[in-house]
Amino acid sequence: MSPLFPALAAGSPLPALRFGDRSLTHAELAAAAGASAAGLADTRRVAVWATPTLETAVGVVAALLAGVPAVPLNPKTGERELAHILADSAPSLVLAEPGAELPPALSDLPRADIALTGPGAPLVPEPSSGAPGAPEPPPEAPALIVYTSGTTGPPKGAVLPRRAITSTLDALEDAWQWTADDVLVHALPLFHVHGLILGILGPLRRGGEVRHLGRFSTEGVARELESGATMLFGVPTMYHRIAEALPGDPRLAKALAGARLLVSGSAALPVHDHERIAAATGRGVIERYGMTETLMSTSVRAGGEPRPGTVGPPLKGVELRLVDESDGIGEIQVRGPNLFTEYLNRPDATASAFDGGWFRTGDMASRDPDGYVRIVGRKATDLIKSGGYKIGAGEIENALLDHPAVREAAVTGEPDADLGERIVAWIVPADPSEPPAPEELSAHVAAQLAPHKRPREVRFLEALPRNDMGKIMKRALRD
Ligand code: MCA
Ligand code: AMP
Repeated sequence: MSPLFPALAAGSPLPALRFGDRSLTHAELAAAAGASAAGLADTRRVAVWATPTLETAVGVVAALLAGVPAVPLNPKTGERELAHILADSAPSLVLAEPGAELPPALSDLPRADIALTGPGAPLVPEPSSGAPGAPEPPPEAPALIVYTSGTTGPPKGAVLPRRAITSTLDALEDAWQWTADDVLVHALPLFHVHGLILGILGPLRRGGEVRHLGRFSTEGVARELESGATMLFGVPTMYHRIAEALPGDPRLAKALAGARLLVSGSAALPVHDHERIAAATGRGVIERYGMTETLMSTSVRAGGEPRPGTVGPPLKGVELRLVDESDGIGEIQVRGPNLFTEYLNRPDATASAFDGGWFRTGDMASRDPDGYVRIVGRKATDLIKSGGYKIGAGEIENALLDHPAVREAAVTGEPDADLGERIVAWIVPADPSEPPAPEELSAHVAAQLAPHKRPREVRFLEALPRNDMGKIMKRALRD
């Protein structure tokens, strides 16, 4: 197989990564990641403490060079979820930036600091396997294990082989005319597909540059786009915040107008935000559609028509069909080299995710006459997309039920202009005369699962509406 990162092997002196005022060229990245990779020899699986830093990018590249499957961890993951991910993925080592304080759940694991320089780094380099130029692992070798929420139960680890990563990034090269001259700016988290695979590995595979903002701000976006960045990746919440800022920020409008490509994904970008951005900048935002298990499936092409409400045609090499169509709407099923291999330790879940060789996405869509896919909803109402994060109602309900002041709990998503959907918790308190404070329940979920899974609103009830079978009727709650 050809190398995942040709520019690293070539030792290019051009910029590769920039986080704030710290940066590495492709050659420097090759040296740093090569040194760390050498220290990973004989490691079965490695966890990466995925802070939004240069070290995380180096650590993930090191694991990929060494052929060691990496599990990126959200550094804000709470106790319950972290314990699950560690027990399930059983890493033998955790890579972290020097000085990062790790939670007690990780204290039993050996830790290796990710060093930005080669020799002398804490991971003692040996000029052996793992350095650029070492044999490339086979295409089916697992590269990353990314945890993703389902409707019930804890998150599942999607095993992503190397060929899924190379094929999706090369399909995007084709669709977006993505080259080594592109400079990407983004502020996405580095423990999901969007920020890590598209946002970091994408530019590295093209031999181009990525500038990460650390945290999202419209000011940071404007600054980078007016100083050489050509592409912006973001979730709809970020584009919504851009749309809100544009009327009072001519500098931002000018910077966006000068970009080569503005790309949104992870959730639907509302037509109103598309329109406001187009009106203020003269530029359309293009949408692409993907999923942790499928990586990218469709995209509007560079130079194609950015039609609000659509996510473009299938990418090169990806087959897409709509199943059980009625009135032109069916479930999206996908087949191709972009697919994951399996859910780790979950043969049952893996088997039921496929229909023959086709992956059932659970997304409902129609197709425009020219093949553009139009996503209209989801099969499962118990999956919530908030800020571009996928969150299962069931995992939050289980965490809430663990709280002593909660007798019954149900979780729903409600439309939210900023987040797309906001998490609402419906609670029957253990003691109706003394219900817990809403902030306490939110903080409990943030501490057990992750802050982005916390309810933004808590509503108290005397009883949950149930049908004859005892099942909670969420529709009645929402209505
Ligand atoms: C708030 N915080 C708390 C609590 N409340 N911490 C502990 N306990 C609490 N009770 C902290 C948060 O951790 C955070 O910390 C800060 O307060 C603000 O949190 P929050 O309000 O949740 O942030 P936000 O402003 O709502 O974030 C919006 C966002 C974010 C930046 C757009 O939602 C985001 O990054 N979304 C990206 C999701 C994504 O990448 N999805 C890709 C998966 P601090 O201040 O330190 O930050 S989908 C995918 O990969 C597929 C393949 C695809 O198609 O792309
Ligand atoms: P995740 O499993 O977190 O990777 O999220 C994948 C899901 O995000 C998909 O199944 C879709 O529901 C949603 N999604 C991703 N991109 C888009 C998009 N451009 N428009 C609408 N939904 C999207």
